[in-house]
Amino acid sequence: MPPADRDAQTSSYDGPVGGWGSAKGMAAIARVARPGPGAFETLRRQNKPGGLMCSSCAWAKPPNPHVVEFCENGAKATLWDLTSARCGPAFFRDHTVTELATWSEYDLERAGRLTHPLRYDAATDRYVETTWDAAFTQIGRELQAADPKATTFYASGKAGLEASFLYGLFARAMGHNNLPDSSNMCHETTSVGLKEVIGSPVGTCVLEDFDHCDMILHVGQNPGTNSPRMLHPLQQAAKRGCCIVAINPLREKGLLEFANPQSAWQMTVGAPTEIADRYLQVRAGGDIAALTGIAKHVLALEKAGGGVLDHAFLDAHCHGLQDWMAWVDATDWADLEQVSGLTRAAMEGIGAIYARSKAVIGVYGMGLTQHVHGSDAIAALVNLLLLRGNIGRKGAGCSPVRGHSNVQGQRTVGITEKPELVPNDRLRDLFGITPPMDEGWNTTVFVKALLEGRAKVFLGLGGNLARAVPDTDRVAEAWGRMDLTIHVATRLNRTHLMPGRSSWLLPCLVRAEEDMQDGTNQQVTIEDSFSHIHGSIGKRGPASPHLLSETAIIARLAEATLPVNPRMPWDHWTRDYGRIRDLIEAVYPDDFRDFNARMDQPGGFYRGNPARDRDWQTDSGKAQFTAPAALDATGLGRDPGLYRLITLRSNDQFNTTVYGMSDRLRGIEGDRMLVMMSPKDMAAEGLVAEQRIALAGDAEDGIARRVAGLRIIPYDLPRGCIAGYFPELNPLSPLSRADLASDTPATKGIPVRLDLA
Ligand SMILES: Nc1nc2c(c(=O)[nH]1)N[C@H]1C(S)=C(S)[C@@H](COP(=O)(O)OP(=O)(O)OC[C@H]3O[C@@H](n4cnc5c(=O)[nH]c(N)nc54)[C@H](O)[C@@H]3O)O[C@H]1N2
Ligand SMILES: Nc1nc2c(c(=O)[nH]1)N[C@H]1C(S)=C(S)[C@@H](COP(=O)(O)OP(=O)(O)OC[C@H]3O[C@@H](n4cnc5c(=O)[nH]c(N)nc54)[C@H](O)[C@@H]3O)O[C@H]1N2
Ligand SMILES: [Mo]
Repeated sequence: MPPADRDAQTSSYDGPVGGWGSAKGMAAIARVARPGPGAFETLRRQNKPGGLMCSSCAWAKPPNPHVVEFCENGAKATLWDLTSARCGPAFFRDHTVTELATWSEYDLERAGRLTHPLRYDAATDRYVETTWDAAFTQIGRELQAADPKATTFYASGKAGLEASFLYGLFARAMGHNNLPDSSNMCHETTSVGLKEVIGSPVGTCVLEDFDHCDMILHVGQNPGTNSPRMLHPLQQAAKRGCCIVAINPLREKGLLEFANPQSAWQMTVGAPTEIADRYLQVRAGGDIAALTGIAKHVLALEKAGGGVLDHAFLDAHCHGLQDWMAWVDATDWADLEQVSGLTRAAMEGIGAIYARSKAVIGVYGMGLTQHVHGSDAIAALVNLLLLRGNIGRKGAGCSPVRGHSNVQGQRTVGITEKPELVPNDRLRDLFGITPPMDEGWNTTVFVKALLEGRAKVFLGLGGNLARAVPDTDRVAEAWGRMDLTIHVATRLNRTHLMPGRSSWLLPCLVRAEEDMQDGTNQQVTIEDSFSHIHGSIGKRGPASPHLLSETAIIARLAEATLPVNPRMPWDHWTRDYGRIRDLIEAVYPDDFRDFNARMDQPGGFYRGNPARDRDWQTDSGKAQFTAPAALDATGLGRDPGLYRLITLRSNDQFNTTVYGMSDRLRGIEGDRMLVMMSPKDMAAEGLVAEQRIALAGDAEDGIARRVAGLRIIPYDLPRGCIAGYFPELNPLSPLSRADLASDTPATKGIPVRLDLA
């Protein structure tokens, strides 16, 4: 049995984000994480030039950092990594895999850092200690015998550019492009959808733009929890008089008000800064309609008086304006109101502000990307920005907030299933390999292959994929049927407890730890949401003498698997990561010029973005106006009894890593098996607070899906929309529902019914 330590309660939170609450939240985590000596010293260096780049979110690391440039949740991530708890061979002697599989994510991770390489022993149903040499030799043999096309190399978005580059190279040298990434469940909609309309797969803003905008449209993203350091620029912008408009079904605390923990005045006597001037509580999936309504009013203002649209920009830079305007004209206000759940007056109000704003930034997150028509939702935001030339100039642009700390960078250095995104000629010339030119598996395609028994080998560079994907119940049944599963990991999670026929756990260093190679502590590099590259160095002693770095593990796996090739000296590369950065520069010379020399530049070095310079790398060579395939991003109709389930993160988790049971900013405490629901819907259904109910899936594929034991929490939500936590509710999310352009699972707006039986 896992050790118990928590008490359940529900309360409401009246304080602002940040402030004393965040200091207390951090202290609570420190109690559970039990960080080792020196952890607090590490926090002081966090996100500062020459220091440690936070392994939590991908928000910018500014050139002139605050004295304390970390947030509550970044501190939690670091303290969690630097825990003094250890999950070693003795732990695995005490617990079988079958027993551990019944533990929660929270309990598993609390067992602490993995300390030894481990092999699954089916006879005793236990993970047992092995040596690195034995592990690499045996895994190498099995990978040699494996069918590359049935082999998957997953990356979760944390590993640095060096390990990530080697990982992609290893896959291609082995003969496959099956390189799914957490991005496939996240901002793949951006990589595909934003690229389609402006020719850039990443945001066009840099941090400085937030000092120059006079309006921010903040759509479907929760900064208070998921990118708390963003609250500083939002607060500064609000103080300057910049108008911040939040579009979100939930009234998220971080968007409402913020007390700066760095400001002694605000922490003691001052009032918190109010962030959002306008808050549009859109229905889940209502953003295409909401953004179109705003744009419709902008067009009406232009018709009425002129001077609103940036005609010079539209003429020189845009394509498809007339067709799109005709579609907007033909779209009724009644439909826009019904789908968005907003009044015409509310949308017109924002349109009027937009029409007089000089520089507008569109910020967005999972509320836009995780829908069946997510790419159309991004296009709807871009349509609006283009009307007044709000892309490619100071203080304006499109700013997707990325997830994992290096998820954007992993894509930049070749972790992709799409061969057309890889400079394969250079790989051929430099390494003498024959990279495969067929499209590989993204996450959704991999899971389909898994369920059909076609996926045989899985290597995970971090992550907890069997829990992060949709349809987790079906996935759990299929996972262990694979021939070979290997996880490079820091802590134990549920995916590790679904061993394949041959199964291995390879424990690695965390970013905060020293990475000694040939007597020198190695730096790694990461890319933030603003396409800035930063060096990061760890200084803590490793959690165990048996740990290897991610870079070394990938290199040794590759060496053990691939035929000897003098042009791929894996061991030589590993001894000095500067050599790997030279390779990255040789393969991607435009992005990584003078890589080693520039990586310590304060604020990171910018790898540039053509759309920011109004160079549109789209099919038409221009920025593209797009009429969507559907007005409702969920693709769902209005069926009585059908609810749209939003799955999201609490303030006490990093994806599947659950730090605790407190969703402080939403005033929710206790267990995580819950569903938030509007009091009006509760009354209509005859439900009361704290009652436990089940939810049943209602997808067109006809597969039965159910999660029971969910506590009802009355919450301010639009009618027909309910919310709860990822990953607990993932069994309800159908694999068959994903963004049509990018395959990103539609984990917002999941169709469900209440099951009161
Ligand atoms: N502390 C912490 N930080 C994190 C993470 C974490 O788990 N914990 N995860 C990291 C990762 S990988 C990612 S991708 C990011 C995720 O960061 P976010 O993009 O903020 O992701 P979510 O928590 O899923 O919340 C999305 C927001 O969208 C809103 N929303 C839901 N449906 C809709 C809709 O249809 N329309 C609109 N307009 N809004 C909607 C929700 O109410 C919520 O506020 O955060 C990263 N940072
Ligand atoms: N329903 C629903 N599902 C979702 C989402 C949602 O909003 N709703 N969000 C999706 C999104 S945006 C994402 S990004 C995915 C996340 O999916 P993943 O990236 O696969 O999941 P994580 O929970 O981030 O992975 C945590 C595990 O990574 C390992 N780990 C932690 N740190 C390190 C490290 O430094 N190195 C290595 N090698 N391993 C490490 C630990 O073993 C830990 O248990 O989930 C997606 N799934
Ligand atoms: Mo993500």
